[in-house]
Amino acid sequence: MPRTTKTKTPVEKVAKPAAPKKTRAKTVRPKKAAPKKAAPKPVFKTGYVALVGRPNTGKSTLLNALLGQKVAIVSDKPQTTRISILGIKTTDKGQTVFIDNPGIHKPLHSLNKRMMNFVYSSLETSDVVCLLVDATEKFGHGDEFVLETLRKVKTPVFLLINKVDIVRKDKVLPIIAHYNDLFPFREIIPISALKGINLDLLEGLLTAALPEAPKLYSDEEISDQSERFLFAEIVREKILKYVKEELPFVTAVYIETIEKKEQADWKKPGETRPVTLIRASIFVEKDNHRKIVIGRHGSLVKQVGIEARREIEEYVGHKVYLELHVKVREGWRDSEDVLDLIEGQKGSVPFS
Ligand SMILES: Nc1nc2c(ncn2[C@@H]2O[C@H](COP(=O)(O)OP(=O)(O)OP(=O)(O)O)[C@@H](O)[C@H]2O)c(=O)[nH]1
Ligand SMILES: [Mg+2]
Repeated sequence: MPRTTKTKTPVEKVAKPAAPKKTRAKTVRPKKAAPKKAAPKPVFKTGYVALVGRPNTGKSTLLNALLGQKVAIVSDKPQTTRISILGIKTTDKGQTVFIDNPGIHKPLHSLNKRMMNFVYSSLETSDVVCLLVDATEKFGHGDEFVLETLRKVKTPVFLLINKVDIVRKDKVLPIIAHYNDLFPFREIIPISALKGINLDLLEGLLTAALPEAPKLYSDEEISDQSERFLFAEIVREKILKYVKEELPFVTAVYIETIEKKEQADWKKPGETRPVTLIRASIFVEKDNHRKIVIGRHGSLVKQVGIEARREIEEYVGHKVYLELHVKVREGWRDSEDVLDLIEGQKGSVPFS
């Protein structure tokens, strides 16, 4: 977010008439001890860091690794992230607000145009941009398009060559040389978001590149997404694990209701325990999509439900009942109403 720095109006100095000199008897005063040198004030660095790159390059994996906890869902299918989310990391040296973005791609539906708008606005907002590239992928037109997009940005850009854990060391140097010729990167760092390679180095360099500024968020804040949105994303992540081809692109999850209540605890007669009841809709575009997501005798949706419920239970710390309904919403990717509904889940109540 652009911050405004107030510039003080200089106070006008009014020349006072010189006071008449008085002659005084000299008094001998004890010498004052030399003032101790004040310890340098610790510098606090704060700012926004946009994580951008083509789909599947590991942006969400990196966000989770940097925060040390899962905030964003991850999958091996492209275009997993659809809405930007913030991941806030506060240390005694500074506060880095990472913006995890959808992957940069050619938008064909309203959904994808919205995804790209998130990317563009994060480029405007950020103090530093981290471009992630996949060390296992060949450079192509998509990468050229990404660099073209970044040429319009004035912010310093770090190049993060990700997934170096699965490429031979001698393959990395040519990638560095290639990118170095194409763009004036502030830093080029080979990393592995998955294995944590060079992440300390990255964090140190990022903090150094951020402006000196006070915190923007409280120490407890970790993300700007609501529980509702997180639950919807967890369900979607489990679906992405089991579907392929066009299914990942045509599936959306909407949490209809979340109800928290007390239930009789059968293990402790006379006592109650908290439970959360969640009803979620899974939107797909066609009836044959619906059949695939439901699976044979409901096996796929059941498996998705089991895995998502377990993860949500871990998050809330108590029993969860999760009800999933698969519904056809033809052309939802171009329906502003459905897109508003899904996006609206992100809400304004952050979790910590
Ligand atoms: N081997 C290896 N795999 C990684 C690494 N980082 C991410 N991955 C894998 O790459 C895939 C994509 O990761 P994501 O974090 O979802 O990628 P993304 O850039 O957020 O993808 P979109 O949200 O679709 O743009 C997943 O299967 C990750 O496990 C890494 O450092 N090493
Ligand atoms: Mg992602």
